[in-house]
Amino acid sequence: MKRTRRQFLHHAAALSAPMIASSLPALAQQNRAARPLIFDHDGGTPDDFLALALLLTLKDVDLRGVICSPGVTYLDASLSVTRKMLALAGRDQVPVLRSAARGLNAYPTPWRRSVWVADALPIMNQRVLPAVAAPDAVDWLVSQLMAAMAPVTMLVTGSFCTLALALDRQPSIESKIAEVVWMGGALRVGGNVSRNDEPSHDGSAEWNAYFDPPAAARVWRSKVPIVLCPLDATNKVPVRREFQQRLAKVRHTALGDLAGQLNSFSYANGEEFYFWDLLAAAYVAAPALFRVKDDEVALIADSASAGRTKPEPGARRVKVVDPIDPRAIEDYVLGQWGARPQAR
Ligand SMILES: [Ca+2]
Repeated sequence: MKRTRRQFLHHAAALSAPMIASSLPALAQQNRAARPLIFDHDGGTPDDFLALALLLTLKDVDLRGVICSPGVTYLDASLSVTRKMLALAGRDQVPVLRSAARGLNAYPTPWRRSVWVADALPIMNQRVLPAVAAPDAVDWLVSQLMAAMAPVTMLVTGSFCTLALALDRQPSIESKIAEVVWMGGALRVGGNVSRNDEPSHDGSAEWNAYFDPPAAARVWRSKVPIVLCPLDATNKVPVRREFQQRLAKVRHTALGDLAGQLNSFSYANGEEFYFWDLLAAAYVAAPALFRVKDDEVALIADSASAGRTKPEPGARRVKVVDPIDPRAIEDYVLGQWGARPQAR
């Protein structure tokens, strides 16, 4: 039923002043709670799960579901870790979806293995969860978006393999996506697909784009507003030892304790690790910590540059985020997990 403005005013006038006063905070809470979000990750350990650990602290986000897509992971373990994290946060009711999508370019196997260890961490196994089959992600995503009363934000911290299938299945869902925030791309810096791992590639692409370049191209062809958190931004926020040391002191919140244990995997390969997926999640959580600029970016779907995101006048319009102050991002994330503020 459509309510007219006059009916609304009449209804408001019928409320006593104390009733209005007491209902205002509730209404404000409802408004804050009305930021619907779907999280689509590719199970990388620790960064996709650190992103989830941040999202689970947000009081003003309505997490509609978490999609586990293939990528830098093994899918059964990724689903298991996701469910256990939701349970740890008391959010068992959030649906966890399994993507049947397939990427084109598999991640190096050593990068994928940490998810098994994450799944076995004691903090993940304080409760035994009943075995359930995760529903199909594309079926769920299409029906969820079609039924959405207001456009939904998507945070994607893996490839676009699942979203591309959903857009092919039901192209009209693009009008139901407020924006897709994507940890992906490398604009004016080098990619992270190395020639050691992929000898035929020229090194210009970022892995989430390279995992399934045609899927990225499919999203590029849509009208979905794209917000990029590219390597240009993530390169500015390395995971510093001081961050891990501060995180090690957060034992009094379950998510802080979990994040500290997960963050240990940042050191698994002896290489520098960055806020990748966690930075994109921080943008969703606290956009005021970022500059946002318009750009025009082409997505190269094949050739030796497959997956490259190349700034090009006249190409697809996107927004690009950039952290204003990397230390402020660290402080924000640590604060969300329960760390005490630190003087700088
Ligand atoms: Ca990821």
